[in-house]
Amino acid sequence: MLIGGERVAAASSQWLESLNPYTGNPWALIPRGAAADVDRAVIAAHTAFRGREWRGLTATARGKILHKLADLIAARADELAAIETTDNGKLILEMRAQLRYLPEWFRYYGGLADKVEGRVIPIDRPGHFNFTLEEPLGVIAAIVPWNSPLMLAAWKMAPALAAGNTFVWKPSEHSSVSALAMAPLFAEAGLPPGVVNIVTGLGSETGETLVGHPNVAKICFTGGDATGALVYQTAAKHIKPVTMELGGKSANIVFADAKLDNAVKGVVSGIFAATGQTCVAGSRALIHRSIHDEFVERFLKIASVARMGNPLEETTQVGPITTQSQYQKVLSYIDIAKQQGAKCVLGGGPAQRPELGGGWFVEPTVFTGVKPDMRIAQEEVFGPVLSVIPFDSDEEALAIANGTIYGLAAGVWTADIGRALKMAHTLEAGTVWVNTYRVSSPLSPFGGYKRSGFGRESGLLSIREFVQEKSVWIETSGADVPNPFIIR
Ligand code: TXE
Repeated sequence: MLIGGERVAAASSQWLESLNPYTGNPWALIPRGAAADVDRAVIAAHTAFRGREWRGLTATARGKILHKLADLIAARADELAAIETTDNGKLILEMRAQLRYLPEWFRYYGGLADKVEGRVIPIDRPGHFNFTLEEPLGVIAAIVPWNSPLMLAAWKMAPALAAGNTFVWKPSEHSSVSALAMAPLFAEAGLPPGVVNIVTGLGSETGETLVGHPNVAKICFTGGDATGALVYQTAAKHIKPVTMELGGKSANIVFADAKLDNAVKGVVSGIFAATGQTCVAGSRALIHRSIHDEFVERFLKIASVARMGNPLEETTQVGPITTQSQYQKVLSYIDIAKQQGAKCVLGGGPAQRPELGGGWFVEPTVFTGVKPDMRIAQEEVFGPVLSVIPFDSDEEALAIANGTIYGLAAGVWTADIGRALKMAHTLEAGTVWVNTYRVSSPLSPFGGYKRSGFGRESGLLSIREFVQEKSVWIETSGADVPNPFIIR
C-alpha cells in the first residue's frame, strides 16, 4: 500500500488474492488492509494536510505537479491499461483508451488549481471590509469500484488535490493492482509524502473506519446503492459530507426518425461495451413501435456475432464479468426476466467455450417483450443484458424512461432537434446524450439524479465539492466598539 510516502504491507501481514476474470485464477496478491492501516493512512494524510510542504505550495505550484503527474501517467498508460484488463477483464482497447485520456483530468484540474478565487463582498455594514477565502476541506476519502478503477479515482483525486486537499484512496478489492502500480508516480511528480495514500483490502474491513475516521473531512463514493447507503449512514453519524455515484438503469430511446444504423450501434455500445459493467450502461432500449422489429433485427445481426474472448486480445469485443459474485448476479437476473415472461431472443445464460478460458462469461443477452415494471427493467443488472421495450408516443417514452428510481444517464436517437431538446429538458438523468452514447470529458459534469446519487464529478463547478468558503470580516474605520451587548 502507500502510506505517508512509504510502500508498506498490511499491519496484519495478510494478503488477498486478486483474480483474473478471464481465467478465474489468482494473478496477484494485494495487502489485506484493515482498520489499523486505514488509521495510519488517514493520519498520514492529515499530517500532510497540515504540513508546510503541501500547504506552503502556491495553487500554481500544485497545478504544475498535477501536470507532471498527467505526463507520468500518459507515459505508462498502456502498461496500466494491461494491468486493469488482467485485473477486471475489461477490454484492452477500452482500458487503453481510458488510460490514454485519463491524464486530461489532471491537466484540466491542474489548470484550474489557481483559478479558484474568493470574492470581495460589497458589504452593507459601514466600516467593514468582507471577503471570502476558498479553502480545502482536509482529508478526502475516495472509495472506488472495480469497473474503471483508475479513472473513477482520477475523477476524485484531480480536483481534490487541485483544491489543496490530501487523499486516501480505497480501491476495490477486485481491482487494486493498477492503483498500487501507480503509487510510485505521486512522489515522482513532486507530491509530498502523505498527500496521496492508498489502502487496499475488503470494503467491510476498511470501509467503516475510513468513513467514520475523525480526520476524514469528506467521502467520495462510487459503487452500488446498497453499499452507498451504508457509507451514507456512517457518514451521517459523523456529520461528514459525501458525494455518491450509484449506478443506474439508463434508457436509450430510439425514435422512428433516427438514423437507424447509428442508433443500433449506440445501443450495442451502451450495453455490450464493457460487458455492461458500467454505471451508464444503456440497459433499457426504448424503441418506437414502428421500427421495433427492424431495430431488433439489425441489433441482433451485430450482437449475435460479437466476439467473446480474452480481453487482452484486441479483436475481442465482449469480455468476462469481473467477479464471480457479479457473474452469479447477472445470471440470476436472466432467470428472473425469463420467469417474469420476457422473451429471450439472444444469449440467456453462461457462455462456455474453449476459447473463453476458465472465466466468468455470460452470453450477450437480449430480452424483448419487456414490460416497464418487470424487475429486469427496474433494477441494475450490471452485465450484458438488454431489455427492449416498445413505445408509441414521445410522452410514453418519457414516462417509461423516467419510471425508475435511478437517473444517471439517457440516450436519445432522433433527427428532430426540437424533440431532442424537449427530451433533454424532461429526462430525469444527470447526463443526456443525443445521437451519441458513453462519451465523457473532464470539462463536462457527471453525476446522478434521484437514486443514482448526488454531487458532480468533472466540469468547472465540481472543484467546489472540494473547498469550503470562509468569510473574513475586517473592521476598517478604527472606531470604538459600540455597545458590546448588542449584535453588530
Ligand atoms: O460494489 P460495492 P460491488 C453496482 C452494480 C453491482 C453492485 C455491487 O449493480 O452489481 O453495485 O457491486 C467498497 N464501507 N455497482 O459489491 O460494494 C468496496 O470495497 C465502505 C455500480 O462490487 O458498492 C469497493 O471499493 N466501503 C457501480 C466499493 O465500495 C465499502 C460500480 C464499491 O463496492 C463497504 C460498481 C463498506 N461497508 C458496482 N463495502 C457504479 N456506480 O458504477 C464495500 N465497500
